[in-house]
Amino acid sequence: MRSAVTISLVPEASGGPFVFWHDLAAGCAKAAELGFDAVEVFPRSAAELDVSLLRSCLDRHGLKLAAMGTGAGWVVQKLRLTDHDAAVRQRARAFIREIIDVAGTFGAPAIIGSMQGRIDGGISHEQHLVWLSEALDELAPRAADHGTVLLIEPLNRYETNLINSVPDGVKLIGSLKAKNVKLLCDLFHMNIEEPDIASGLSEAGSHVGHVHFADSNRRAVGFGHTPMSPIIGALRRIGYDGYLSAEVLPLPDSNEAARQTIASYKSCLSS
Ligand code: LER
Ligand code: MN
Repeated sequence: MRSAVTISLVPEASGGPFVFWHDLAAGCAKAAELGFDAVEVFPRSAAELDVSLLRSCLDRHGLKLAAMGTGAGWVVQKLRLTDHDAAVRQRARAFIREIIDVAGTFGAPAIIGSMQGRIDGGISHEQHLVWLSEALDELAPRAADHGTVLLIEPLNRYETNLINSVPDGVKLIGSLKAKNVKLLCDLFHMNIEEPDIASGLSEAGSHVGHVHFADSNRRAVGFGHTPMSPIIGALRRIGYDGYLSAEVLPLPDSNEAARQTIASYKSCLSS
């Protein structure tokens, strides 16, 4: 398992659970200085990301791109894959497709979290799942063209009512034609929704494609009360060899959250 840390380039997401903010070069430099393997980037959109700057930062510091988020499509543009308006659903797909293409050039997957949308307006759960499945089946082959996967992230009940839990995610993946959709298991969301985080990861098995490494309170691992050793044990048993990526609040500040994360990562993996 490798380490990663988040960098948000979305001013409108301010207050959100990202370690480094606004400055790609500074975030990459600090990530490398602390010994992270990779960064996970949240761009405002594919068009607004300075791809050559990202390339040069990764190259200069020997970092990888772990994944790229698409949440700005919701936060900034109010796009959702399950919006009732077909034109909005199409724009949501286009927004994600562009991020798949940018991330794909770095061999990294795109994340679908808040872009899944939520059930509302008196339209059925089933219809929302149909819209989401159709979108994933259209977008996943694009990720496959880049030799990568598409990540779907179950979110806790305060953020969506569509895909909340690992079993919801596994069921959705099982209903798809696409074979390269994997789960992003965010330990913060799992702490709210799963009866037991380690058992949830075991049940997800080979569907686990990425992990957001966060403590119970969404602070850096070690600043909350989630017992990590059963979680690392479960990830080892399922053969997970992807990233533990810190998507946590920058508390008490960005540098300290990153420093605590890498210290916890090392101690979790050393035992
Ligand atoms: C939001 O809570 C989250 O966990 C993000 O990774 C989703 O875009
Ligand atoms: Mn997350």
